[in-house]
Amino acid sequence: MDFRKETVRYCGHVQVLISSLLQPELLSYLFMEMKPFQLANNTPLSLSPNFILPVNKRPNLLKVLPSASIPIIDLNDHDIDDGQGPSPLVSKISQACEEYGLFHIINHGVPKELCQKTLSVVREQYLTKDHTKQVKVFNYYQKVQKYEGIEKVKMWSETFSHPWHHTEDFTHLLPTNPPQYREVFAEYARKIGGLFDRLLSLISRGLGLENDCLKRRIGERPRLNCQANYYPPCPDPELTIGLPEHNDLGSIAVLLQVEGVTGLQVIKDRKWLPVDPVPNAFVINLADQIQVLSNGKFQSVRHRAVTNKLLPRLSLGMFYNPNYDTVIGPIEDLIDEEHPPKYRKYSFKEYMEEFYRQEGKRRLPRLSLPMFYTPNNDTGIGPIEDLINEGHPPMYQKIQNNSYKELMDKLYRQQGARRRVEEAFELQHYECGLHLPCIGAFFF
Ligand SMILES: O=C(O)CCC(=O)C(=O)O
Repeated sequence: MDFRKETVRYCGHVQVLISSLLQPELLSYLFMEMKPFQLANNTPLSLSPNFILPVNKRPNLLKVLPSASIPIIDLNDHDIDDGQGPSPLVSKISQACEEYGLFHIINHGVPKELCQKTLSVVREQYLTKDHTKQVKVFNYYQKVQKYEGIEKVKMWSETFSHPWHHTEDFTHLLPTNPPQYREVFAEYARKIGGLFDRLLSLISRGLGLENDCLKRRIGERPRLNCQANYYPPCPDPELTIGLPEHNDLGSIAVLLQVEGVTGLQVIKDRKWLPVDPVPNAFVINLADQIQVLSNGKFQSVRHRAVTNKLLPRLSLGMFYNPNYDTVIGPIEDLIDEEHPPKYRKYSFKEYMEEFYRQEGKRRLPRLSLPMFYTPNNDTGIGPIEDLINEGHPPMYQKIQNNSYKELMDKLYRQQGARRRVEEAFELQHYECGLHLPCIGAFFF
């Protein structure tokens, strides 16, 4: 696909209200301006200063590994539990959820032609004027610290979002242009709904739970939204970002990306890895609520989208999130003496509100504190003596004075800059990297 060859047209301004319909994944990090699609209608673009990130926010693309072995899972793999343990398919999914929080799936049952048609109507949507009120058009921006103070930096992308449903008729909420948008999207949504059922069942089994456990816990009436992301070619991808690093806040997402154009990246072992498109595959992203429901066994994936010089990129995320009333907390069957709860229970509304409250600051850590099973402020933290011997010398210093409080103060002081707990330890205080599972997860 080449957006540059498309006829470019100006789109009307779209009034947007922040409502429960919005795809929440990015709101916690970003602010948005409601504008017509400008980037899609103006390529090639020049790089104006309001797109340029301060040095500490730049993607540092030279440090991204050139290729990565992101798991590719074939849903046609053998899937019969033999009584000894989970099926090979469930084991592979479970391993990917633990190690990456993200994987590709192939042979997923959604026809290739339907995926292509869906991307094609989505792409046409970027060129149309006709939006229903339910289609939210955003240009996200980030507030960042620059020399002159806090400034807005625009993301090199634009997005639109609307609801979807797999069994109910939601088509009146969809654009009428291009004329086939509603029909194509309704068919896509039906298939993706079936796929979510299957994935949630496989992921539940991977946790040793009943097939329908996660689906039940996410709730009878999940919040279903999609977000389409368009990234035009960028004159200097080192200076900009398509979408900054974030974790999705809901449960799980199925992402379709155009083939042949890279952009999605994930963090693993503190390194950015590319998630290059795999032909006829979807990318599956686990989000925060799965991490909490699984009591930290499965991880919510930290990801971002970078831009590239030559080609426009399009991606479409279908999100399956809890309703605001749904109560989320570690599933009881996953808790025992060896696995105490790492998070407290909360309603999804509470989770989201906390994110909004912390607007522009260190939202995740602040949110995480009451959610986590954390030490007391005066608890001394350091490697347990019984675990130290000649073969295993201490890797971390003991926090001597104010202990856990000291660690928290340090992390907060680094506001906006070095937020990872590992980096805080390495650079500020400790000899080497630290992984404290109970506080690591949301410290990004
Ligand atoms: O474009 C992509 O691949 C990433 C999209 C994304 O992170 C999101 O929609 O939350």
